[in-house]
Amino acid sequence: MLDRPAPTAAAALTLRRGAARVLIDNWTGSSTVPSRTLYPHQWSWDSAFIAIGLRHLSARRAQRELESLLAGQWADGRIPHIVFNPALPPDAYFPSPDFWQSSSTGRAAGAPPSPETSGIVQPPVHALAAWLVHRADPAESRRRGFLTRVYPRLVAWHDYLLTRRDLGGAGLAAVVHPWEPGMDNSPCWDRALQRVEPAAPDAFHRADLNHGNPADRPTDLDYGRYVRLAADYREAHYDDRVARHRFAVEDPCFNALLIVSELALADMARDLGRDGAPHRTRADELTGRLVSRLWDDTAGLFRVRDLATDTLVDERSVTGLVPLVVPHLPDDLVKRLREALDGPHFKAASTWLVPSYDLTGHAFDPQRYWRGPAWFNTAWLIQRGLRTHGLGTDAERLRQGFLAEAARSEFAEYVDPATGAARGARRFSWTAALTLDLLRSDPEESTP
Ligand code: 9WN
Repeated sequence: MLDRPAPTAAAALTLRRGAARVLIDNWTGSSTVPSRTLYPHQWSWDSAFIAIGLRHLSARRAQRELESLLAGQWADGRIPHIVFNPALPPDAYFPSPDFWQSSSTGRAAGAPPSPETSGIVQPPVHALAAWLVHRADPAESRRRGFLTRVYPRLVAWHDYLLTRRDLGGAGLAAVVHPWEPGMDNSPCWDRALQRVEPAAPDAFHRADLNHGNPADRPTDLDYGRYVRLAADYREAHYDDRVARHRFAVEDPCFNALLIVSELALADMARDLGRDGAPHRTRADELTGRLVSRLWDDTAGLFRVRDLATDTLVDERSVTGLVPLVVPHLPDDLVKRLREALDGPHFKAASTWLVPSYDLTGHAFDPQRYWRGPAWFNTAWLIQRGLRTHGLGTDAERLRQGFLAEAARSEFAEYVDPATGAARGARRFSWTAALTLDLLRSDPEESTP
């Protein structure tokens, strides 16, 4: 199929207006919900992607987005994956605040008395977002002392991940729940999840099925396991020193974002008149560990490491391609990742987006969430990575595919990678925000 033509100026303007409308409608006054229906609270990595787009509408609002998330940060440094809106009824989303019990059960681990939050985390894309937000309007950022306030909090966040969450003892961050890497029902977790006894079906009530098509969402069996794992962590008072995690994996996307964010901390430190070198050193060390622990040379992509067995999981997922976003990746790995994008496992030539899971894989499902559909945040990260490594033509093709499918799907949460059919929520905030960002980025310009 031929490359997509770039949108005309009129089409780009309509798209920009539509994306801005989504973000305006999903703004609550201090942050943005991912979706008014399915996800009515504030989510961690969503807010980072949202801020990256929001900065083109209002740098000030983008700063508030990140700062309202950081208001939910725990004293141990963790940034929770959900910050709850107290104005909503408990049944607006499951698991609700009374399930997580952050302000009571989480107090000893450092949860704030308010707001109520979840007890788990999501990928650390926040420092990258904060740096891009600062760069959108440095004068306004300095006037408000934005970096001065957020920098120490983001340092504490990374320290938490690299101390309490270094469960493999090799210097990478581990995730302890399938919601933490943000790709909830990826087939990469199936093997580890088999060790988890699901919670009884009558012990909880899913709220997502009130708004979502069951065929687009995780199964009840998966949900039972998610609930069990979260309840076990809560029972350990969210203390990583005592919790015995039945699910613990090292995820390539999660750690790649940590590296990119560590480099953003170096930029922030320099801007604040401090020494950025320790952050750059840490990013280099993390890059070395990412390659030595998670690169699979035979498959030509990164794999998830299951810490229970200390082995790589034999599944190909978009998580294994996202490390392209790491600037100092060895050239031969960049070459292999580009080949993987262009090969039978990931090339969805009709949409040019990247499926979340191997098109030829035994568990591939074009409709169900992270088991095949193409997502817009991973496309944004991969196009950024391609551009970082000088692969401008490939990046541009992905950018055009992104813009075409975002427009066609009404800013869907995810799409069928072959047909582009919209799946999950519509008017989804990060799809709209990253659309704004890609409409702004000049393909000829190097990555900021
Ligand atoms: C659980 C909010 C979040 C995203 C995740 C996505 C989905 C939640 C859910 O929605 O997860 O955190 O209820 O399915 O998988 O990446 O952050 O948009």
